[in-house]
Amino acid sequence: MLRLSAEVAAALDESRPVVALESTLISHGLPFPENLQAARALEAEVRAAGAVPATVGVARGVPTVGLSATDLERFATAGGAVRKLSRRDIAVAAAQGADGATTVAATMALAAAAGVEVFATGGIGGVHRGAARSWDVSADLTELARTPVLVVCAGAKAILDLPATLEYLETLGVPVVGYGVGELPAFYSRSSGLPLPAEVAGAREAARLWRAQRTLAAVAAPGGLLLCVPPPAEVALPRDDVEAAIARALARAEAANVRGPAVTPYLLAAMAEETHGESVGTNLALLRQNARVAAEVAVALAGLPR
Ligand code: PSU
Ligand code: MN
Repeated sequence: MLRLSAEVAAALDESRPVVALESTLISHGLPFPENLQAARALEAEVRAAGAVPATVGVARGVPTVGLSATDLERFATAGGAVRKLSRRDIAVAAAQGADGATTVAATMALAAAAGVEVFATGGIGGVHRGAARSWDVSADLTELARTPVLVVCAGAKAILDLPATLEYLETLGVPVVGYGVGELPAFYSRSSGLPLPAEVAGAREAARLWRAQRTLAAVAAPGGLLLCVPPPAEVALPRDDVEAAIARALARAEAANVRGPAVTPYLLAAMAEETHGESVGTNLALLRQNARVAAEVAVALAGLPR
């Protein structure tokens, strides 16, 4: 059902720290060659912090936790030939022997099935602006409600409706925790002005919180936890500039009549153009930081008494 790389299988066997990474950002979230650079850099960050990276995807029909270097290269260069897979698409891709990059939702599902508890990404999907008309709400949110994985991110992508996304997470009962901050980061920017219900000071505290959530799963949140890390100050973009670029990107998506799973990749590509590549640099930097924080949390978890 699931293929684990030898390295990931050995680490899990010996209860050593493992961090899951997603592949949609490689195939559909970043332009080439930055996407391949990112795929390799994220694995390197996880290793440098003492954990084993497990990039997740469906490789020629096989759900895989720990894609190989050649898989990563194919996922980064194949363009549209690699599908974007949410949880509902995994079995279809498997039956058809297709390559598929996994979103946050699908990555969480496969990571949990393999026994990986910590996952790093950039920004999760959420409630899209205009969702009252389009009903476009990412399956990432429902996955967080049901699948027990700690997801390290820079909040939800700024192109989304952030207040509505936070409301939806509250409805679903998903704990949202700031990493050294009391408010939701806005992905490209450090601040959204939206207060969070909880805050931790560092990786050890985050690990203890996650362990408590798992211990209390039957009476508290049974699924995931969202750990929100603001982007590094040196690369964070001013909120006003970002909002202006988002308005232009959204207008382009509207004019091009983009719908469904194509919306997020379209908007991210439009943002890269509207910010003259600045958004890509920020995205890469926050991804690397999140991979490092996730590895630190995984290391801290492995050190906690059972
Ligand atoms: N964050 C990024 N780049 C991305 C994504 C998130 O920095 O490409 C991807 C994630 O895989 C996320 C997906 O799960 O976008 C959300 O897509 P949708 O809105 O269609 O659910
Ligand atoms: Mn959607």
